[in-house]
Formats: sequence, C-alpha cells, structure tokens
Amino acid sequence: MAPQLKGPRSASLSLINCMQCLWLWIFLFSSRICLAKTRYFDFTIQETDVTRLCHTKSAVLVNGQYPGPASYVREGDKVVVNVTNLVSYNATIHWHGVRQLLSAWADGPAYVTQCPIQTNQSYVHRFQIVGQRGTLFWHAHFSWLRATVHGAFIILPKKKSLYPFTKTHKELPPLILGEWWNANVEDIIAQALATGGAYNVSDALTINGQPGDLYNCSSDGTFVYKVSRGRTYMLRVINAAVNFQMYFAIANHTLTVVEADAEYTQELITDMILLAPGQTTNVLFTTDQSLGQYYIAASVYSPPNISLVPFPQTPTTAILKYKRADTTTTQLTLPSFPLANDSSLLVNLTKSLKGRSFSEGFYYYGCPENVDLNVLHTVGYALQPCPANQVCLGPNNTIFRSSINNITFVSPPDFSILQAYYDLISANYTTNFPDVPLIQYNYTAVNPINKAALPGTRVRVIPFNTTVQVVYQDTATLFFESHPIHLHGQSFYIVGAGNGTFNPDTDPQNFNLVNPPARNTVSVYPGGWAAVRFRAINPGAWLVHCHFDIHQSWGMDMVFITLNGEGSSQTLPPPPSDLPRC
Ligand SMILES: [Cu+2]
Repeated sequence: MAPQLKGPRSASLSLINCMQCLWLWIFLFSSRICLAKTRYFDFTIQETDVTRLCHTKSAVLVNGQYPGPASYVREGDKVVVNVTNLVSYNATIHWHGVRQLLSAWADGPAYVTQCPIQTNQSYVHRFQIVGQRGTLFWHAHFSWLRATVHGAFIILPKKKSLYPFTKTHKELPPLILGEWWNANVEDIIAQALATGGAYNVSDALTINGQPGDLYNCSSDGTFVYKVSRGRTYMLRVINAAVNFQMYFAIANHTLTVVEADAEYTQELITDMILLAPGQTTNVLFTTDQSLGQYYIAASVYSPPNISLVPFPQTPTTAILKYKRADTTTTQLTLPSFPLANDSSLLVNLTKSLKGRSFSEGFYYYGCPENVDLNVLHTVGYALQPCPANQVCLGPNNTIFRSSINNITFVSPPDFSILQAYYDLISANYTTNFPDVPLIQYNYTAVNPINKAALPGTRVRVIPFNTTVQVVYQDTATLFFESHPIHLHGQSFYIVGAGNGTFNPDTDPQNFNLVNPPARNTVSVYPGGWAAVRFRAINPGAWLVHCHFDIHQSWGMDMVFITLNGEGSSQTLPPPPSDLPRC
C-alpha cells in the first residue's frame, strides 16, 4: 500500500517535490531548447579577388567565399543572420524557398519587403523554420549581385525523423550550379539596362564556383567528389545560375530524385535532371560502376534560337572519383546531353514528378481542391519605344522589357512595398494588378502584334486563407521561352502544364490534384503554360518573378499582398527596429 503522507511531514516533502518540479521544469525547458535551437550566422558582404579562366577580378562575396558558406539548420530552429554590407553596392539577402511564416520582413527582395542594406550597414534577419526541411539556398536579391553572392541553405529534418526514402551511406557536400563572368557583373546589367539591348553572356558555367576541366585554365580547380564503390549517396543539387536552366547528370550513373525545392517527392529514376535557376533537387545514386572517375556535368537548356539568346556552350564539370581508382589511365567521358533547345526532358520530368502523399504530414497544407481566386498571368518579352534623341539597342531601336499581364514591373524607389502596406502609405504602389492580361489575344500565335507593356508597380491583394490558382502562360511576343517563375513566402503545387494556349474549359480536367509536386519555382513550357495552386496563409508582400535575372531586371515581376487573418498567429508582426531604410 502506498504511504499516505499527512501533516507537517507531508508539507516538507511537498517542498522537496516542488524543488524537484523546478528541476524537472528546468530540465524540460532546456531539452526543449535543445530540440529547437537558435542558429546564429554572420554574413559579411565584401569584395574579394577571385581568379577563374586565368582572369582575376574583385568579386562581391559573403565571408570571402565563392560560393558562399553553406548554412545548416534543422526544422523548427530559429535562425538569426547578421548581414553586414561592406561593398559599395546596396545589397540584400533572400532565403530562397524559406516560407518566412510571419517573418516577411526577413525575406529579402529589395524594395519589396525591405530597402537594401546600404554600405557599412547591417541587418539582423530573424526567422523560424516552420514545417519544412530540405535543400534550399540563400542569395543576394538586389540587381545581379546573386551571381557571386549565394550559398546552400540546408534544413535537416527534425532529429529522429527519418527521410521517406532508402537510407543512404552518406550525404555529399551540396553541388551548386552557377555562372562566371570575367567582367564585373554589375557592369553587365548596368550596360544592358542603359542601352536597352541584350546583355553580355557569361564566360563559363560553374559547379561549386569552378568551370571544370573543359574550360581554359580551370582543370586544377575542378571540384572532386570522393566516393566508395558499392554505396548509395545523396547529392543536393542547387541551380544558382543567373540566366540559364541546366541539364545535370553523372556519367554512367542513374539518379533517383527524392526531393525538389525542399519538398519530398515520390522516387523518380532518371539518367538526367533539369534545374531552372531557383530550383533544387536531391538525388540518390549508387556507385555501381567499375573503379574509376566519372564526370558530373551540367549543360544549358535554352529553347530560343542561340542567335536570339546566346549561352555558354561548354558544359561545366566536376569529378566523381571512386576511392582506389587508377586516376592515371581512366578516360573521363561526358554524359550525353540533349540539344540545348530540346524541351522533351522538361515535359517528361514535369509529367512524371509526383509529390508524396499529403497524409504523411510533410506538407503544410494540402493541394487546394477548390479555388477562390483564379487568375491568368501571361509571361513574355516586351519592347518599349526608345526615348527621343536616344539610341536603343533593342530590336529596331527599341528597349527590351518583359512583363506579366502586360505590366512591366518598376521598383518603388523610396521605401519597400511591405513598408508602404504596413504603414498604410499607398503612394508607392497600386492595387490594380490585373487578373487577366490587359490585352487579350492569341498568346501563342505566330508573331502576335502585342509587344507593349505598361510600366507600373502594381500588386494583387488577397485575403488571408484565399486559395489561389495561377496559370502562367508563355507568349510569342518576341519568341517562346521557358520562364522559371518563383513565388516567395510559400510553395505552390504544380497541378498542370501543357503546350500551346491554356484552355480553361478542357485543360483543368487533366489537372493532378491527388499528388502534385510542391515547388517554389515552376518552369513554364516554352510556348505553353503551367498551372499552380497555393493557399494564402502567410501575411506579407510576396514577390513573384522570373528567376532569370535578366527577365527580372526587365520587369517580369509582380507582388501578391496577403492580408492578415485573425489573431496574432495570422498577423504580420511589426518590422524589426533595424529594418534597412532607404
Ligand atoms: Cu523569364
């Protein structure tokens, strides 16, 4: 029989019990802290000399590293990043794909959620990783600084939570695709915008900042992945290139896709993957070949004729090196890539990539079955007339622009859209972003006459919890292109894609509402369309833009403002006191 405690003895024991409670409480509290840590990072944006292709230039880097430092956090963690800008350019850092739930102020696109961090200024980004895990990256979100200001951002799953795929022997260091210019990249975009013409294409594609063996003066730096034979590895592939989608493959090795844009997918076996700038893909592969060395390589996918959109034609390479391989005799071979303008891999992968079942709890919300707001956004090139007494280098003395629904985006100069919205200052944007193109025509017909776009800073305001469907429709205004459209603040489900002009009566019948992949960036078929759905549950101002920087610079951007819901869990908190001001 359990002792019954009474009287004074009981009281003294209660006191002891209370002390134990206190210790227990301290223990539980500290273990909670252990589970959800705060991760601190210091990013210093500075100029550092970098040599590639026998050419040394002063590049804008974070902490002197190219690519920048890989940041590892865990699902549930709080993240604190102090970014200090020591270069002469304005700068911001964007946490690409991080949902920034109730922390829109930390998202980073210049003049959308914050003014840029000016020279010798700092900004402490504070946000929490809520309900997501996987491979993402951070990059500058001002002008074209992200060409060299980028790095992996890896969210590990919660401790003791397993990956929903076969256990691998090891995770390899992340692999980042990029582009290298011998010239100063800020001069490249400044010149393009000043002349209205095309920009100077990059001098090399890169893997982890290195062009690889096929480029001049580069083989010494080629990145090497060392592996053991007979093992399965996971590789996190990130496309941080500025203006090009890329095919990616490992010679003689089959890839199994298990995650895209930090969302688990059903396993998809393929020889080759395709990544647009802004997209990430985790692949598994088994080292089942004979002891040797194999090229890991990437090559441009670009649908337009190369005379219209020139691109670097030499693949970038790294090396997969089996331990104990004889490196003196093995001849490395390249994977065989499709033609640069062959869209069949894009179509095949888009059709075959499936998300994992929502019931597994990996998803923040399931794919909306019903849509409150259904919009059509055309994406395409545009031409503006040349100002009087000026020479413009676009076709027939015009200025190259690009647009969404005939609006070519203009950044507000004075303060960010989110600040203006929060402070109820409406002067720097208007809320009349159209839900259908201003000019409706046969979007994919040959050479349509509509090449015009109205400059404007227009947003679309959506009430909290709205389910939104956007159909992105490519246009033939100049020529077809596969635009990678990126949504900030949340992922969307890619429910459909097709060639030609979207048919609102018949195409939705073929939508996948059962297991669509969730992504933050969708590659629209050239001369076709892509349909995405999301639920607006994150209050803030969320930029949508083409992740080709040249198209973003030319105005292929718009902003969704998601209104607050009810209560503090659905309301954007006030801006941090150190939010950069213009
Ligand atoms: Cu584009």
